[in-house]
Amino acid sequence: MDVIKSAIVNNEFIPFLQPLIESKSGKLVGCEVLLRWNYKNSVIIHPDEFISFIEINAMIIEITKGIMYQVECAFKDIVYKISESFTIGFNISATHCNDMDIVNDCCFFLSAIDSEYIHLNLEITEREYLQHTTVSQQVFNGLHDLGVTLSIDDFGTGYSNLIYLQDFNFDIIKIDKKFVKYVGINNTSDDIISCVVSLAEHLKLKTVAEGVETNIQADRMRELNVDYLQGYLYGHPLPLNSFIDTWFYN
Ligand code: G
Ligand code: G
Ligand code: MN
Repeated sequence: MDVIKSAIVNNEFIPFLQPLIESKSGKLVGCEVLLRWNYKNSVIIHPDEFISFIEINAMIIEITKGIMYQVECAFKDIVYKISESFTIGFNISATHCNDMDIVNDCCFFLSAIDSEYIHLNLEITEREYLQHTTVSQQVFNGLHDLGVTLSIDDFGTGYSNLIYLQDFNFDIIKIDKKFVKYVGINNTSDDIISCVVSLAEHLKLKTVAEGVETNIQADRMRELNVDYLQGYLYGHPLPLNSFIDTWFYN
């Protein structure tokens, strides 16, 4: 615990950003913010190694606030370069959705950046079960009132399941990379993705395919009418400033 606390104090938790691409046009339309631990400013540690531990200890809320602040500061500086809709997506743990504070955090974030083009999206990850409570419903309503959209992350794995669609008002389904990996190789993946897209269309939700690594996968996602694409084909997650240099100064 102490090591995490000192990492927070030393600003060792940092955001990496990965591009989000509109599938039909191939244009950059946003990014996903991915947490990294820059341990003692010398080794980059992936969240898989520590996230469950900080979620159990509820420190994820403080860490997420810190990440949002770093992204806010960087985008405030380049807001003059953004003249088309750009969505910034943060991953939010289920515990965080039972705390009205997240609505205030989003409100501050949007007011600080103050651009009609910047949209905020929150991805609800599947590791902990998101209970449908009065508070979580108020959080969702409060976020929607601010114009913040909500995605179900890693759809079809873990807790990210149909009951979430029944209980909550989501806007976007993120199709897990485990399904994308086998398109064109295994018909089952094509069938699953096709069914998820059809479900999303019925519910008027958008879809994102994660883990797109090849042009074959991207083409198939377009054929299946997936709205947005994300993956190494378009870009690996990059440190905040490198992402901005790559996508806004070239
Ligand atoms: O690149 P990748 O190893 O970043 O991310 C692994 C997993 O960690 C992702 O599936 C995502 O669910 C989770 N994750 C990444 N960043 C964050 C974050 O800022 N907050 C939370 N709660 N989870 C995150
Ligand atoms: O939040 P989420 O579960 O979606 O996290 C995305 C994870 O997937 C991150 O760990 C990110 O680094 C990773 N990732 C992003 N693009 C690709 C890709 O094209 N292939 C693979 N294998 N992983 C990816
Ligand atoms: Mn995610």
